[in-house]
Amino acid sequence: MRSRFTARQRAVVAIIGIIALLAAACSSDSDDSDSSANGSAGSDEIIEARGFSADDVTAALKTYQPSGTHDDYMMFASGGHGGQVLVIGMPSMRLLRVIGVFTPEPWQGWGYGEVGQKEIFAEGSEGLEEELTWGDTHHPALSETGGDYDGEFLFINDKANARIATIDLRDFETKQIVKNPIAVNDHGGSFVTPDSEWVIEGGQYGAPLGGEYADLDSYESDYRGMVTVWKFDREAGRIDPDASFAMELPPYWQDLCDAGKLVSEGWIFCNSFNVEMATGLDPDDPDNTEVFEAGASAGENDYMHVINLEAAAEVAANGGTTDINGFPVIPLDTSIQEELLYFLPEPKSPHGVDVTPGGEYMVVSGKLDPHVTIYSFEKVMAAIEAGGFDTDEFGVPVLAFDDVVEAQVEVGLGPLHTQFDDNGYAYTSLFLDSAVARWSLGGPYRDDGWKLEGTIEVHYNIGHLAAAEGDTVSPDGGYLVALNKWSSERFAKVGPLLPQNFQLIDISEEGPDMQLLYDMPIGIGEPHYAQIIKADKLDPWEIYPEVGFDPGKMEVDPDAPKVGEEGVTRDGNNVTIDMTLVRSHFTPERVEIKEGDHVTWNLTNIEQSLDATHGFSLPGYNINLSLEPGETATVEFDAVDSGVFSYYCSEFCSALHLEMVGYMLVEPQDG
Ligand code: K7E
Ligand code: CUA
Repeated sequence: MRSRFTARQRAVVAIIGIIALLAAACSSDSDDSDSSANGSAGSDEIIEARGFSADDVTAALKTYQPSGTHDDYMMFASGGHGGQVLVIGMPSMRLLRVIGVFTPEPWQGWGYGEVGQKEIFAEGSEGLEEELTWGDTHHPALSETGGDYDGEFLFINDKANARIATIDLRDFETKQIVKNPIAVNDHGGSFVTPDSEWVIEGGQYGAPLGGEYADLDSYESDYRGMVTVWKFDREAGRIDPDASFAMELPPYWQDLCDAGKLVSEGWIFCNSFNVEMATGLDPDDPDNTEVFEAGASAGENDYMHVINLEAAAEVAANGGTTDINGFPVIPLDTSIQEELLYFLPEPKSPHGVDVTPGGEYMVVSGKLDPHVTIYSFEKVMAAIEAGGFDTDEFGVPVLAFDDVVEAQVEVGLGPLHTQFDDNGYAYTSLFLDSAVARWSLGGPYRDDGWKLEGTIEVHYNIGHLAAAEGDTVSPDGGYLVALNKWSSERFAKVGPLLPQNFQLIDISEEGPDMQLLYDMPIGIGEPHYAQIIKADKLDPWEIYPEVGFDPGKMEVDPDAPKVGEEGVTRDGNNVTIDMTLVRSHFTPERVEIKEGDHVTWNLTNIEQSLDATHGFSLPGYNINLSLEPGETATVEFDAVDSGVFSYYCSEFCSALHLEMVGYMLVEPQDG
């Protein structure tokens, strides 16, 4: 119900009324006003004319970002199977950037011919016959220092193809895509350890490791799960695959992971489902009548994987691995012997696992259980110390639920993911209820802990949620975003494929109440997780630091074309073009080559002015670049088609932008 005004809302409306009166008084010497349409004088008329409630007015005041001012927060949201990352200012919820990652993106010239980018896409398809040109991004992870976002890098996984991308936040561009050499797909990535030493990539659907064939009848013996920990080299700004390793796990479907922090630093936690090891409906077997959705949730429990990462890294460094597809993997037996892996029973079909800001607790939600279950890291350590465990059928120790559980809180139907604020509250998304539950943490967080505080409806079918710095060691509170899968009737009709819906929620007040502030439709993918960083932690470049800068190498390319050295040179049928770009011309403007030539085309945007980007669009050859101020790039192609090709600048850069054009003449071989 939106009609009940709180005291605070009444105050806000009163203040607006006073402002309106003052404004009207100040402008009273001007002629009679049309101010309801365009002046501040008529705010109360606007409120009335547009039928706003008091909640609408406070929501508008809390989210409006005056023209030319900047948002306090930046949200990095996965673009789902759009394969990209969305960058959104908060609280205005303005979309600021779509970062091309796994999917080519022409506006950024991402993946349309640039040689360095081709190498990134090729590395991301290593070992595959077909080059991948999309991904299913799920979990972005901002790099951390001491458990806090440091604003330097962003990682994101591709669930579909088991890949991790590294994005450098100096220029918001993708620098690397690593393909997991042992897994088909993933899900528990990307999650970073508190100093971003490791980037975690947990598996999803079990399969023979390394891409071998095995019949589903031999699921238990030949199929396996995995977690891969990628070593991040911050100096190089890249994941170092040679210093990375994986762990073989039972063929349960590992799901979300999270890294321990503070008291639990050095450990990682991954939940799982399908401990039943269901293999799907078998049309040839009349006894097997279970579809996955029944078979994978038949049992009462699944297992959270508790992994001693520090010890595992030592085992890997000391050669305790086998080689699968050239990648070091700690065998399951080794993990058991070396005491690297333990299981905790989880309520059936869990989804999220989230570690509290201080690292004391791991929060798990069971999709089919109305509770969140909170495990105590201290109790887990004590239980491990005490020993005497049961094991699962693969020999992995299973700790007793009662020994490790701290609390269970009934929050509602379909709980999935949990985030934290600065008031000692946790927030859990409720998929089936289409709501967010706020509940209080106990232990060191709140005296009134482990109880439900309140819920707020969201629209609809919420998956993840993200709070401001909500998975760091020091959450900010204030804002929460619900990432809803369905928008149903909330927006104007756009055909049967509807946008998803991000909803901004004010969580600044303690107690049961939260306020819905803003709906942001997302029409370019199915986003999953997001992270929200204080905007002043980001310090991206405004232009590339020097003319001739290669974003692929993140340094100046000494061979980048320079003013006065432009031209077309030929060596046999190899043609090299050195070109500079500046408002509003290409140098050279004529490129005359022959059919069959191999062309290497180097380009430098010599601009050093903010926003002076030029495009380079070459028709017929599927080449399209965006060259930001100072940037250099190279494209290579064979001139297989003869004819006349007018290359032009695709960014409207100046009054004479249309004149920023040149001709590539490709003379026919026997012409
Ligand atoms: Cu719940 Cu991939 Cu994190 Cu989607 S996952 S919602
Ligand atoms: Cu350069 Cu348009």
